[in-house]
Parts: sequence; C-alpha cells; structure tokens
Amino acid sequence: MKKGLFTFTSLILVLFISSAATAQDCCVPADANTDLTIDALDVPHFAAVLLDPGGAEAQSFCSSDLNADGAVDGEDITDFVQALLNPDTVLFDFGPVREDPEAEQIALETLGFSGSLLPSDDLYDLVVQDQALIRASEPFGEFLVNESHSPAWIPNRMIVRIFQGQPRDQYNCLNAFYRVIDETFLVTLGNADWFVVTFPGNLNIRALGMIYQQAPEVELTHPDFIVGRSNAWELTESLLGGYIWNIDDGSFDCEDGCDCHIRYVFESDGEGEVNMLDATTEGGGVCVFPF
Ligand SMILES: [Ca+2]
Ligand SMILES: [Ca+2]
Repeated sequence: MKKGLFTFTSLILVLFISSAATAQDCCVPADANTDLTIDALDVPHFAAVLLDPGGAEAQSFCSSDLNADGAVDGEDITDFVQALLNPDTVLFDFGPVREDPEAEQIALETLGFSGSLLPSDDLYDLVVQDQALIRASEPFGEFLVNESHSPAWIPNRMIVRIFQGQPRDQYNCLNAFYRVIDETFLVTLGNADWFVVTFPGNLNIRALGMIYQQAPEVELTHPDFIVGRSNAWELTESLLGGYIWNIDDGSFDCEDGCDCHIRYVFESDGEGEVNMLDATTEGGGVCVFPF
C-alpha cells in the first residue's frame, strides 16, 4: 500500500503541469472573458466560444474547455454552469485541513521540487504514525517527545520575482487559480520586482515555485525560509524498501545553525514498526546531552 508513494505523487504533478499550468496556457476554468473572475459576465463569452471555437482567443478557449478534452462543445456546458454556481470547485483545491500541523509540514517538505503540491493521505498518515512510534520507542524516544520539527519554510507563502516591463498575464492567472489572498510588494532589485504572495491553505511551495517559474515574466521564486531552526525531522524512502528518518535535535545558539546536535536515524517499515539505527551527539563543552 505504501510502496510507490513518492512515484505516484510525482506522476500527479506531471499530469497537473501538462493540463493546467504550462507556460502559455494558464487559464482560470469558466473565466471565458479572461478577467480572472468567474461570474455572469463570462456567459456571453462562453457562448461565443461555443458557437465559434476556432475564432476564440487561446486563453478564452482554454477557460471554456471545462472538461479539458481539447474541444469546446456541448459537453462543457454542464461544467460551465456548475462553475458559475460555485466558482471554488474549479479553482485549486487545498484539500482537507490536517489535524497535525507538524506532520503536515514534514509531509510537505518531503515532497520536494518534483513532488505533488499536496501530500497524499497515505504520506500524511505515515508521518503521524511514525512520529508517534519514534517518540514511544526505547531507549531514546522520550527525548524526542518535546522536540518538534522546525518548519523549513512557511507553507502558505511564496516569494516571487517578476521581471519589470513584461505583461504579467500568466503570473496573475496563476495567482487567481491558486486563490492568492494577499500580494505584498517587497522590493525592486535589478530588473525584477519582488512580491510575497499568500495562499488560503498550505501546499508544497517548492513544487509550486516550479510551476510559477514556467511563466515567462517570473524570474525566480523562493519559499519564505525560516532562519534559526533548531530541529529537523526528514523522511526519505529507503533503497531497501520502507523509510528512513533522519532527525536532528539541535540546541544552543540556533540563530545561525545550532552549536549542539543529537542526530538520530530510524528506519520504518511504513506498517507500524520503527527501529533506531543510530544516535550520535555533536558539539563542544557548552552542550548538554541526555545520554
Ligand atoms: Ca471572468
Ligand atoms: Ca471540452
């Protein structure tokens, strides 16, 4: 069941990029007049595309092809009406609110640049299960009970650098599709304006950045990195099957990287069993270690 977790989520991303957000064809479904909102003003434009698909502008055509089959025809009408009645259903779905934000963050960071935008339920459940097992394990699990993962980046924010003097159609379209709730100008450096954009839910910012960077006006994106982290729980797939946890419990002067570390390595079979492989300490006389 757990096998192929990462491969499967990568596949989802490839399908997503090819269908919804390649460089020139970002479009908001049902937004036939391409003003980046879905409302009654789109009806006559949708009707016009329906009557003369060959004469439609590319973005208007893309928005009108609700079922994404490459044609605008009678089969798109029901979905168009549904989109008008409930626009949220055709914009990006941030998925369920997770009960355990620590596990969600670890799962998001696990996915990486080429992973999916959201963790699967399987991945999220695996992190929840393994963290509980690790913290309950003998002999050192108790030392990790209060050592939470420090997020590497803020999961609902991204820094985007936009070239000056270019149309921002694709960037604005992506912001509409991903339901950006705030866009704040930061600074102009060189020939690029820097913005921080905020989303209404959490997602894999590194993979989202790869999608944004396909827009010609986007120079670069960055996660909103967090400095001064103390702890890191990192999950990777084991070459032997199962999973490996590398846990860095850092302390003392963590503003510029901690001076003291306890590094644990656990293996997990993904089915309810974890074993500690290693626990080492690193640091000088200022460090106080529990073992
Ligand atoms: Ca519209
Ligand atoms: Ca269609």
